[in-house]
Amino acid sequence: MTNKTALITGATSGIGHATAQEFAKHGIQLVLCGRRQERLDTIKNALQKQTEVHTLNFDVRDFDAAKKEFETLPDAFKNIDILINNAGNAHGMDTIQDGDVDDWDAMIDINVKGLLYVSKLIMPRMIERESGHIINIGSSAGKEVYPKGNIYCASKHAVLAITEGMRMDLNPYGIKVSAINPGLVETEFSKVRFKGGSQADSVYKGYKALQPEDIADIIYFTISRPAHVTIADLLVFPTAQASSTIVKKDL
Ligand code: NDP
Ligand code: 8X3
Repeated sequence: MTNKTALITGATSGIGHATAQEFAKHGIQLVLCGRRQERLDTIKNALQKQTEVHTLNFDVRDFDAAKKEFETLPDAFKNIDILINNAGNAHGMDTIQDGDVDDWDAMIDINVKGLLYVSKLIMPRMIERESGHIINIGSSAGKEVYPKGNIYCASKHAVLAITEGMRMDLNPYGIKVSAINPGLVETEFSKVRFKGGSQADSVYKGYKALQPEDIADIIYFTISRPAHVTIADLLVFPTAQASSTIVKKDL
């Protein structure tokens, strides 16, 4: 793994940050992406003791901005072996009839179109080199819909469909494509979903939620399988969770 380069979107927080830390431990060279430059700088400073790190600041919704940022990549970072399409969030949790159009736009533009835009920029070199691994971070919400989850669930169902399409279309080039689908992970996810509101505090109370490091560990396992092995689609829950709506809480 020491001569591999990974690009991680959403590396400033939660699952993306933990994955950057895990990859750095294994000497994987990193391209870390996000919008919060201060966090990118802090994370780069911490991880460059273990590996080479380059940061890119762009909003995944903006294809032209992403393209321009990619053009600035130094030669040593241009060949991405591993793409972790992780940037994303839920925005709001409302019935479909009460949903906010801006929230819908955010979820579809970031979780679906953003993943496509970044992939579009990375795939050509993977195809040229006939090698690479794309990991899309889906969700248990991509496997089942829950009340008031409507558009977030739709966006993650789309991630799963895109993952399957990618695996088929990239198959001739030997490129691995995986979906990792977590249940409840304790990150800034709920703060973003509930826009900093107090509802976020209760989401991870009364049980042990998955931690971002648990997902990072699974992502590293996924990328470190032998060349002939692809983890196609993995669903992981905290033990207290049986489905999107069944969580055993001791409150
Ligand atoms: P966090 O809120 O902790 O992290 C989200 C990351 O996405 C941040 O680094 C953020 O960076 C980045 N991001 C958000 N919007 C944009 C944007 N428009 N452009 C670029 N980057 C963006 O949440 P998680 O770590 O939990 O979420 C990571 C992924 O995991 C998401 O796809 C989420 O849907 C998925 N997931 C999360 C679960 C959970 O329970 N937490 C469960 C299942 C899946 P910045 O703000 O700096 O741009
Ligand atoms: C995040 C998990 O249950 O909030 O994808 O949708 S959930």
